[in-house]
Amino acid sequence: MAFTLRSAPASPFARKARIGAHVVGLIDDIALEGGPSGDEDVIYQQNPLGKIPVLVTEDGTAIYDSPVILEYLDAITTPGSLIPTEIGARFDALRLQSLGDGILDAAILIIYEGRYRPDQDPYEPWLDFQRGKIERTLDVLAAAPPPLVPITVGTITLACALGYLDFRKQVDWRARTPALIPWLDAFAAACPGYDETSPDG
Ligand SMILES: N[C@@H](CCC(=O)N[C@@H](CS)C(=O)NCC(=O)O)C(=O)O
Repeated sequence: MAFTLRSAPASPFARKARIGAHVVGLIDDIALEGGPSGDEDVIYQQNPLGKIPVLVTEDGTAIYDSPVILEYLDAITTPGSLIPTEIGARFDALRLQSLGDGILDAAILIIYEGRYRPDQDPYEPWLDFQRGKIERTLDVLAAAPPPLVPITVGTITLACALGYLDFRKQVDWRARTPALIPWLDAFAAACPGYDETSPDG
């Protein structure tokens, strides 16, 4: 295998990288390995943040985080296959990726509030603050769902964000923004690797 991807089935950021690899045709060159297991895990040398995903190349170079991995996959295959080269389309895709990543950052913080303070009641104002970011962003995207073609870092990230909300249920996006349901269905049907990388297995 040319690459190793440190990842986990439930990680939406790792899912972005796995879908990107499907889209550019490199998925069969990537061995999947799990996330950190203990303080001595080599991942802390690969990425001092200790976060997944990390893509490790054959010569040991570590590529992170998920936007950088997608940019790398685009650069080493056919540039433009994940990040359009035309300036307007490029920054539409990158901005959409930022919104999707922002939904994911907020969604993960909601989960970590319970996971890393298990002995305390969840602090509701903090959860509301994070849910507000997700809801405002979804409202904006539902008002004008992004183009489905071409598949880009932006649409991959939005689809992973919606899939993660389905999985962990931080916000009921299907009830709040039903305009995004046919968008996700069409994306899932068109995008190589979306269904195969579902966190539900
Ligand atoms: N900005 C990073 C976020 C990665 C991230 O937060 N990954 C989570 C798993 S989904 C993680 O590794 N969390 C463990 C930690 O925060 O230490 C990316 O886009 O890759």
